[in-house]
Amino acid sequence: MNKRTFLKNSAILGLGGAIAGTFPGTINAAGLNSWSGGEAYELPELGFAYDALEPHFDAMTMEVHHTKHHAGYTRKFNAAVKESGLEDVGIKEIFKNVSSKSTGIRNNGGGFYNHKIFWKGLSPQGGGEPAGDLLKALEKSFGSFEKFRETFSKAASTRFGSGWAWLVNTDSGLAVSSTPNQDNPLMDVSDVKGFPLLCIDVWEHAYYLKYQNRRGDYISAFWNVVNWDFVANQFNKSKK
Ligand code: MN3
Repeated sequence: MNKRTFLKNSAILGLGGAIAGTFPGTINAAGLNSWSGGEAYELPELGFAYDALEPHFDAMTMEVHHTKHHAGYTRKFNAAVKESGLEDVGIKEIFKNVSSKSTGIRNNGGGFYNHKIFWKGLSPQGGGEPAGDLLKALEKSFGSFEKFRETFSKAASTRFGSGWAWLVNTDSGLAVSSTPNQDNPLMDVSDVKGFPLLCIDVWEHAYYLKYQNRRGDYISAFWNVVNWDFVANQFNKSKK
């Protein structure tokens, strides 16, 4: 995606939001910002070009990951939602009872949602360290930011097979966890339940083109592109 296409898409997204905001109740045909039931789930824009995270995340991986993997989960989730008659149930409500839903709902719903959080947690201007309340909360739960980073990296590197590592706000403070496949902390099947603040995809499709079997190098690179502004926003949302 070149810069012009990105700007054009951004303008369209902005307009869609404005229209939806001006006429509440109007069905948003594009399914933008559709988190409640009744509307199609839409593949979100990344918000930056595929090559914007170079050299940490390569353009080819980003493009395939977004346009093939995430698009596939999104398409299949929409189909599964229709098949299960869950059009009027919000995604978080679906996750809360996912153990009673089909495998298609669990895997593709997780795939749709997890990648959405993953992309938002990345930024070409990312990296560095968090500040303010988020930093204080990390220090309270892990001792220090450095200790948190170690804990999160370890959860990501030791997840056997495909899955995710998470920073989660739980009833007892911030915690790090990992989930297999496309499970996430909003699901009733998750060992650690809570509000997801940050995640890393450790499926091989997320890193194999550039890093091959070196998952640890991919995890190290991840810290250079973490969007701490997004994580701080998620933290604020989780407290409401
Ligand atoms: Mn993935």
